[in-house]
Amino acid sequence: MANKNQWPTTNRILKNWVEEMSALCLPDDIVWIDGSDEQRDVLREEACRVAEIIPLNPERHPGCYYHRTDPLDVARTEDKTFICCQKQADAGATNNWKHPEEAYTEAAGFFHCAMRGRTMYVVPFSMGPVGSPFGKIGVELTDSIYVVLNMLIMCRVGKEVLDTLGQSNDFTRCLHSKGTLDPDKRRILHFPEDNTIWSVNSGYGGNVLLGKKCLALRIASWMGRQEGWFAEHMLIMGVEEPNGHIEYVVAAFPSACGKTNLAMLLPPEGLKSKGYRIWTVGDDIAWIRLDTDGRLWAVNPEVGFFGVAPGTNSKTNPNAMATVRANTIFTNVVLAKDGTVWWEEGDDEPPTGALDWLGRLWRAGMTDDKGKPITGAHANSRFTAPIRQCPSASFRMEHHHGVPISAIIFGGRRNTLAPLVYESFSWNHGVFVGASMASELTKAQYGKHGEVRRDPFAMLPFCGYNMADYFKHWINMGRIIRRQPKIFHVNWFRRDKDNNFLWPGYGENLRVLEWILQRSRGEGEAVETPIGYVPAADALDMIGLELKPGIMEELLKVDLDAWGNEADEIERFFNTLGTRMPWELRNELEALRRRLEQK
Ligand code: OXD
Ligand code: MN
Repeated sequence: MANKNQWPTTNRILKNWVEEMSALCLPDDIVWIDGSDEQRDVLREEACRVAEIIPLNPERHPGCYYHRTDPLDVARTEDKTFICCQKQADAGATNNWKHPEEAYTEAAGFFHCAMRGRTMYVVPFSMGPVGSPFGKIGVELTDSIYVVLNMLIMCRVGKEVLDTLGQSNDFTRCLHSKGTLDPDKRRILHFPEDNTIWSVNSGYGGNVLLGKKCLALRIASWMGRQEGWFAEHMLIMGVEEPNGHIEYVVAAFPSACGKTNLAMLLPPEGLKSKGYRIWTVGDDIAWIRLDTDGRLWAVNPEVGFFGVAPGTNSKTNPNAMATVRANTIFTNVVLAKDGTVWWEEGDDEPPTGALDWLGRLWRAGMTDDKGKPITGAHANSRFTAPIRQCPSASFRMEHHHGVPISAIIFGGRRNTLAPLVYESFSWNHGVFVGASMASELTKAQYGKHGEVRRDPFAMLPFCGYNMADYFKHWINMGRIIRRQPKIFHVNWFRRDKDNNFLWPGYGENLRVLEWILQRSRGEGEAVETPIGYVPAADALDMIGLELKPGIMEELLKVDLDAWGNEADEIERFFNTLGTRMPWELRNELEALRRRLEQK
């Protein structure tokens, strides 16, 4: 084990914690990650040597590697994810809870000797620009080189972070071990009162890249409530207008609603000629603070994308395809004989003689013994790629103050009901819109067609404390934000009677963003409805896009009966969230009902 005196920090608190955790996990060696290219290259070589990763075709995919997870370790395990605080009520109705003592004791049993024969890597990382007032420092101890290589893409890592930390105690203690990968003994534990995360018996990104969902959302949302800011499951994008001015928006959508695609959208032909351009700041997480100018400002705490591969192609997301060309780690996709990768609904024809995500010989069209198609890539297969490689990457990524926010957008996948876009009447009404967000599940994706799942602020799996308190935090913040951004709701997924999508989506969504920004400036024509303001006829710029007559009316329709039922559903959902539900949201629900009755 490396001599403690040679460790690259004099921070006694950090050193003692690393010692303590190594005494628990008993690694053969401890390696500190310095963030240098030289060390990364050595780690890559080592990971290739032990077959943790496979190098890809250097001409087609320079600097890219392939990785397979364990077949039973392919997604976040929400049922094994816990908020461990003293009082169960502080975790609330939507989180699994364990008492910290019980959680530590059980997990210590799993960590005990778990790193014997392995190396413990010490990964100092910063979420947010290093040294920024938005930034938070974490240190992840892990026995997985795959985790280290992913962390080097996803966050700012290394010496600079340790220097910024200095002698401070203010860092999130993140402990991870692959352990045995036993799913029954898998635990993703958050101790917000101790600023600590323990993750054991998993190697899947969402469970083990502890800076991401665990720190930047669950722990950070808890911190945000205490410190007066927001940690949100939101993309951040800039819309450069024809006059060269850039306005920034944040947007929250449940998974599988195209957040990554929207964040790096390419303007459609008609609008491109007007001079629009999109700048991507982030595709998954936004940390939002109130500044002295009375506005909300946002940073993306990450510097990488951990995106879903299937469905990503040059039509749905050309910028993502350009981003993953080099220096990317692909996980659980198809590996072709020539060292290239492939996934369903990607760009090219399926390869022959390829290996699927399980490492079996695979060809397109194979079916299982029940006649079900066998996909080559896992549905949740991923790419990990640096944001700076994205052609639309914002030049303000490293700005310590982030970007000022002009609008907040919520969205869901609703076959009917929600119009293409509507604007809330006020901050509290906007919070109500976020709190009642929902997505209809399509048969192909999740099971029961038409079933609606509530996912408030797209934070259901990520809010690190009581959801009712989270709503109250949003309401309380509204009182002190002098220049509140307007709050909108969009639905790209409305369908006609024959189940066809009414709106083409993708780049065309910029037409909706244009209206949103106009409204945020106090411009743009709108019609008042009981649920909010919708665009007036002809308010959206449709240059270069022909919709059949009547489609726009259908897209913007507000069906009063259906919204009456929706109000009942929302009430039922609110009732599940316990006694701390803010009265302000109950009032908003009643106000919605009154407006519906008056029509
Ligand atoms: C993600 C998710 O991986 O939201 O970003 O699950
Ligand atoms: Mn996400």
